[in-house]
Formats: sequence, structure tokens, C-alpha cells
Amino acid sequence: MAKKAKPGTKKTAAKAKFGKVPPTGLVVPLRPRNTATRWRVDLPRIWQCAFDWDRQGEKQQWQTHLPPDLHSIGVPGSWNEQFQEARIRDWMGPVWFYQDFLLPPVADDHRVLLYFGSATYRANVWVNGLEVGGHEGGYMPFEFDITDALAPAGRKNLIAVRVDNDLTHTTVPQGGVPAGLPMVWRPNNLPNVHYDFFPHGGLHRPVVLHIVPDQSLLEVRCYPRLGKDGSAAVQFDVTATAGGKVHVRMLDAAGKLAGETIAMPDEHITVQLPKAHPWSCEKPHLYEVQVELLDDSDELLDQYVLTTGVRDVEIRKDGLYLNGKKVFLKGCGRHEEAPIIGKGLSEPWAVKDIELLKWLSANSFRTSHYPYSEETLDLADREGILVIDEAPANTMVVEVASRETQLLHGQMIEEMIRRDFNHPSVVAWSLANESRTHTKEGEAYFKPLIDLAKDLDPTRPVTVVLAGCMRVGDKELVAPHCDFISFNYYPAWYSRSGQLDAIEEILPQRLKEYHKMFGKPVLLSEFGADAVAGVHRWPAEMWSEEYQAEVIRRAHDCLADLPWLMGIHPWVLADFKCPQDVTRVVLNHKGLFTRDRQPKLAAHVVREIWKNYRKNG
Ligand code: BDP
Repeated sequence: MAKKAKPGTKKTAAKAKFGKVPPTGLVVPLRPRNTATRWRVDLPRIWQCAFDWDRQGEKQQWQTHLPPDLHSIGVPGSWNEQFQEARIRDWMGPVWFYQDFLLPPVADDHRVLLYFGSATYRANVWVNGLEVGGHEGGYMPFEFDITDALAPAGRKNLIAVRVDNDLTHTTVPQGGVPAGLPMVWRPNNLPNVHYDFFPHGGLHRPVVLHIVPDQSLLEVRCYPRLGKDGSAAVQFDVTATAGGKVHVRMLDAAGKLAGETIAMPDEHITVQLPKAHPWSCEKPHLYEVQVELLDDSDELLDQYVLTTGVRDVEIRKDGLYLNGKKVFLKGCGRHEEAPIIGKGLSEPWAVKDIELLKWLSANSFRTSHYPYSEETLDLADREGILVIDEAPANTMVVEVASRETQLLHGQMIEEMIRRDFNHPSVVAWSLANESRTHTKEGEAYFKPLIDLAKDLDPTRPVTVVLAGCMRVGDKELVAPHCDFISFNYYPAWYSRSGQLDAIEEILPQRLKEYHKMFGKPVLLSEFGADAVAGVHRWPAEMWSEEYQAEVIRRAHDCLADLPWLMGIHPWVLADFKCPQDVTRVVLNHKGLFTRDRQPKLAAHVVREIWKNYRKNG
């Protein structure tokens, strides 16, 4: 007999736009490296590009016939700041990139992969006119096997890439979301995104040929576990295009063999380290991991080399513990961007930003509001800086998102976790910043994403950053599913503007409320004030360096004794470019440093405070 539906069930079912988000099992490309079996060939860093203003490029065969109006463009880099035209600065549509290359000699039993560190926001790629693939999402690597599209030896190959930065209600992040909807705080932004950073577009990370053997390794994941007796066991998940024996060697920082194992296909791979050197902020010890795929006669099929660290991370009631020791997070949110290059990778800028954090005595940062380059994470590994790795989802207005958006968001989380899994510096996953987390629909959107992240990585805590400033009296429905609370809050700036006393009066109060409500440690993941460098006012006034410094000093004073406070991250490390809007003077000026990385007064104040602040957690 058919069951009778309970009253109201039908309505709820019809409304259920979001659902479970299973892992897709996608493969994130291994970063191209030279090894005994692999060859990385970097492509030239000046490309040609054409702006597809009418979006007719594909119809007009731009994949094979280069349009007449070509510009030179630096890659990695964004198109927005390399030219003198406002139309190019603000363009969020398709742009075609061209590069040609001659192939070096490639052995018959090797494949040629074309690898992109990232393309913002989506890319379609042709080689010699043949479409080889596409990718959506602006901050993750992707690669295509182009072996069958290549020209005969000695002839030039042409790469054509259509990069499109057009964002809609259903992309991640969203764009063009109409005014009037909740969280669309800056409806007049130009370009039309409602979040607070410039939507740079382009080929933002290296483009590389990776020549790999036919039978090759696809993915390597390390799960370290520290023993109580000073030993460690590192379990490896290795996938390859074909089964074979796997030989894993771990070398310590001095290059000495620390442990090794050989496993048959489908066997568990575990390397025992009798005397482990744990990775920590003070001693960021890294192991080199050499993974080899062998055939039946022990001939080497493929080799991949990476670095990792051995450490335990855990959230307890009162904060984050690394190797059993409490660590108070001092650091900042950041943006991976700089003048002219925009969001293009620049190793000197990456080094400088880590250097600034160390100069401040910081021990951490959040990759607000998208995953950063692997080069940046390597630096964090090497310098002992803890990272909260954030998916590229900012201010998600779930009301206009679709089920496809949720699945796409899930895919981006999966890519981030798979790409960054082996970095010891990454201690937590943040799945989004300031989104709709206090409605039933928001919960239906986020809870499956949290489940997905925990399923993909049971070893790290998961958070979704909450927009504290907007929510007095609202009930957070996503917070109970998170391992710790990340809370952005701007007293004396967005609320009670100009009133420094607001810091002492409402900041600890609000944090205490959240701690009481959820019983979890709380990270103050953003707070602060804009200061235009060179503007001075005493008594301190908004927009002056003194006001910003006072906001930050007072916050540290009044939060010093909250035992469950997990950390303090003033927003933001350096000023960064924003869309045009009446609330922004070209840049967001909440940086402790200017956009060209010179300290404001607040940087000196923070440096003084952090030297001794909550050293024991
Ligand atoms: C927070 C956002 C951040 C903004 C910051 C601000 O998380 O992206 O840049 O406010 O307004 O709400 O400065």
C-alpha cells in the first residue's frame, strides 16, 4: 500500500534545491617537476592575446585564425592592469591567449601534457586547432594530454586558450547578483561582483609542458601519524595509470634515508620512521618523498618527488593543537595580488609576503578568498607558517544559486583538498567566506559540503567563515557543523563607526556569545579599519593610520584572556585592489602594509604586540 505523505512533506520536498555532494574522484594534476622519468618545459612568459568583445571568437574560428587586433601580454598575470584602456581593466568576458612552441625530443613511450597552474575563471584549450579540454574554477591546476594533437617534429605548435572571467548567479564565486538580495552589500560595484576584491582575469599561474611516461603516477597522498615514542608512521595513497609495485623512500632534511617501503599493487603503503622529526612552526622539518612505480622486473616506470612534513593537528575545546601543543594563531587574511601583475604568480611577491608575516611575528594566514599558488604553500611549509586554506567561494547568495552551483562548489573543495593534502602547513579547510549561513537553505547548501570535506580529509578541521558584523540576533545554522568558529567582525568600523570604545564594549561580548552558543573555539578571522597611508589624526579618526592602529591594539588588549580564543587575524596583510564603489578609494585600505608592502603604523604596533602575545596559546 502506498504510504500517505505527511502534511507539508510535499512542499518541503519540492523546495529541496540542494542535496548530498559525493566526491567525484577527480584527479588533480601533479605539479610538473623534473625527475628521473619526467620533464618540465616552461613556456615563454610573453603571450599574445585578443579581447573577444562580441563573444564571436569561436564562431569566427579564432582557435585557428588569429584575429588581427593582437596585444602582447605577460603570463602569469591578469589582463586588467597591463593595459591603458578602462574597458580592458573592467573586462569580465572572453580573452584569447596564443603561444607557439617547438617540441623538444620526446621518447615514443612518453606523453605530452599541457599544464595550467590556473586560469581565471574558466578556460577552453585548443592545440593546432584541436580542442583538448576545458576547466571551470579560477584557482586550481588542470592539464590535458596533447600528444595526439602535436605537429610533426620540427614544426611549430600553436596553443589557443579562451579564458573567460564571466561570472553568473550559478558560478563559484557568483557575479552579477542583483541588488536587494541579502549579502549584496555593494550592488554598484564596477565590475559587477558583490564581493570586495577586484575580479582579475587571466592565466594566473605557470603554463608548462609536462612530459611523462605512458605508465605514470597520478596522485600521491601522505597521511602522517606521530607515535608517542617519537616514531611516526606515514601511510601513502598512490594512484597510477597502471598497476605496479610502488617503492617509497623518505629522506630527512639532511638527505639521509629515514624510512622506505616497497608495496605490491593494491597493498597498503606505510613508511615507518623510528625517529621522526615532527614539523612545527619553530622547526619546520620537511621530508623529501621519492615515489617510484616499478614493473614486474623492478624496472622504473615513473618517479615523482615531493616534500611533506610529519605532524598532528587537532581541535580541542580551547583551540588548535599542533603535535599536542596549543598554538594561538597570530596572522592575517591576505590577497594573493599585487600592482600590475594582479593575481599572477610572482615568486618575489610570494616571498615578500611570507617575510612580512615573519617580521610581524605572525605564525599563520588564511588564503582568503580562494586557494593560493602551490609555490606559496611550499614557502609556508618551509618557513613554518600555518595556513587555513579557503575555497574560492565568497559571499555565496544561496537564494540564487542552483544545485549545479553546490556541486561545482563541491568539486572546487575536492580539487583544493586533493591538491594541498600533503602540505604540513595546511591545518584547516575553510569552505567559504561570509555566506548565507543562517537560513535553512544556507544549511542545506553548506552541510553536505562540510560532510564532503570531512570525507575527503578526516585529518583536518573544517570551518565556514561567518559574517559576524551583519548578524546581531541571527541564528547561525552552519556553525554547529563546523569544527571551529571563524568570525569576521568590524566594531568601530562598520558598526559604531568612529567609536573606538566599541572595541572593548562589543567585541569580547560578541565572541563570548558565539563561544557559548556553539561550545567551540573561536578564531577572530577578520576585524580592522581602513587607513590611507600618510593620513594622520590624533585624537584618532577613521581612515587615519592612528585609528587603524588603535582598533588593533585595543582588540588585542581586550581579548588577551579569553581561553577558548583560537587566534586573531586582523584584516588584512596588505592593501588590495577593489572594484570601483563609493566605499573604496581604489583599494581596500585595511592593510597593515600598503599595496607595495610598506608598513603603516599598525604594522609596527602589531609587531610589538605579537612578539610576546599569548606565546603559550
Ligand atoms: C569582510 C570580507 C572581506 C572584506 C572586508 C572589508 O570578508 O572580503 O574585504 O570585509 O570590508 O566582510 O574590508
